[in-house]
Amino acid sequence: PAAVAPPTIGPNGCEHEPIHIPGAIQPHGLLLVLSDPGMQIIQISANAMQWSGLAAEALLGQPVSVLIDDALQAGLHHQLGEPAALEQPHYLGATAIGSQRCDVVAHRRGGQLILELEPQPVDAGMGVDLGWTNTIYPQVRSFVAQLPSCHALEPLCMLAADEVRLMTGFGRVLIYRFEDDDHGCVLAESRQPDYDSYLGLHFPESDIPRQARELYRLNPIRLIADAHYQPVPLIPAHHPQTGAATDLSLAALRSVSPLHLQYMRNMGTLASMSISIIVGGRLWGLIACHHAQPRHVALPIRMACEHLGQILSLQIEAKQDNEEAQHGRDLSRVLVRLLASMAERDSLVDGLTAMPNELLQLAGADGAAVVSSGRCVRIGDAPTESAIVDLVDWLSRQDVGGRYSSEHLEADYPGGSASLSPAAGVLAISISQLHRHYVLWFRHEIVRTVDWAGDPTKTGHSQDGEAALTPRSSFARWRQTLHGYARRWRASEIDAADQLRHAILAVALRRAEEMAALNE
Ligand code: BLA
Repeated sequence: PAAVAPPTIGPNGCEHEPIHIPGAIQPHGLLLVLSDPGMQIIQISANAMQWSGLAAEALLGQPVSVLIDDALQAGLHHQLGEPAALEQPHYLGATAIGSQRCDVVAHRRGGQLILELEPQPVDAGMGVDLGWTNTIYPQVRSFVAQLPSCHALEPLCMLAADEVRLMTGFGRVLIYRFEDDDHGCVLAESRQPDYDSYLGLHFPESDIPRQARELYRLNPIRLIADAHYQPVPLIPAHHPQTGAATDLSLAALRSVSPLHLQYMRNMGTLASMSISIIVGGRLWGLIACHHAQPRHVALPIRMACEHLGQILSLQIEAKQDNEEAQHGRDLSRVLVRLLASMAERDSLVDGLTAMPNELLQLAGADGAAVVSSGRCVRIGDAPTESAIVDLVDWLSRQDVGGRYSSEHLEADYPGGSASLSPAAGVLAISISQLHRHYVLWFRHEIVRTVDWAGDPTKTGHSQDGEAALTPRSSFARWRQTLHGYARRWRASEIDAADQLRHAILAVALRRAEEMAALNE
């Protein structure tokens, strides 16, 4: 069989490698592409002989019944008759191939019907023979039973990491969260004592490139049983009818990027499994499992882990929604007090500045200012009047709509950020359709230290000297200190500022109309 060509990755990074069409699988199972509805084998992985005793070439063109028993075939027929048939991989059951029991999963992708057969490991990954089917369900159950005692995100993640380690026997299990810029950070960890800790470490965005993150949203679990494996090509390499490479996005056996295999070897992780955490339709993070030696995890256990991942995702979503909603309600109460104060006074500015604490609370700010008609009222720990006036001048020339926010003025407002010190972040709303009237909130710098797993700038260089990304070789803690950043403005705070803006504009408009009516 033809060797699988290594991908060529240019200096633009890793995100161009077409990881969904590798033309090959990992060796711990057998993959078939079947004609639909004929159920004849039209592509098969080159390792057919190893698992079935029959050569791949001899199996091409044969009905699938030469490999799977009648009951499974009937199950497959039944599934194909369902609406949206097999859009997601479906577990058909186990069949005997020779003396091996194999788990069988079917799905459709890109118009192709794909069947995967995975021999059940004798030691199913629990370190004990058999009995494992009886222990998975109680374990997921015990996870669910402990959920009510986890009131915060961290203990919830710790619990999930512990349970996944118990279910799979991996040496280290991490809960990894993507931040706004898609770099990631380890929130929770469960590990055997002889594994190094990754807790609190950050990993650059390029470690899990964009197309991989997109794929992991579609397909929530992957196992790499041995980072030294030899990929097994499909025969023929391209689908004979379409001439295209078969899309393996949803195939559990899909061969993974050789660059990532290098990364794993550099990390000293010869087996890995990751389970997607999907919150609000977005890839929020991963449950990432590591083992120093190769390790296979039986399909039923992986399905249980996938299920645990779904439960964890729902819990995180509920917690986040609750927390944001609670914070939003708190801010609404503050907003009501501010609006009442404005209603009591002729001048809106007087109304706002009469309640300095509320004004600061609304955005969780250290300082604030209200700028209108040549006046600048400063509250709390605000920058100097002249610095504020310059900022307003700059803001009014930016095309930002009614609101502007920055957590890092040093980069966003290069000319004047020094004069605003110690403020490092600003949230501003314009409160007049006609004039340069603004409410501004300021936040001080918070010096951030970020502990990276290895110097993230050390990715680079390929053998031929061309700039190309390769996985870095050290994951030793590398501390970066970031200056000039304020705490991020939360969605609920920005939302509260927007509400204040709309209320002020509405009140101002009504007052203007009343004045006009009086003058008639
Ligand atoms: C994939 N990279 C991945 C995956 C993880 C990581 C978890 C998913 C596959 C898996 O489950 O193993 C990275 N693993 C991590 C991180 C931690 C971890 C951050 O355990 C933290 C604890 N990677 C690079 C560079 C490139 C690269 C430089 O560092 C590209 C040149 C590529 N990583 C890369 C690719 C994939 C990947 C292409 C997709 C692999 C696939 O699914 O085919």
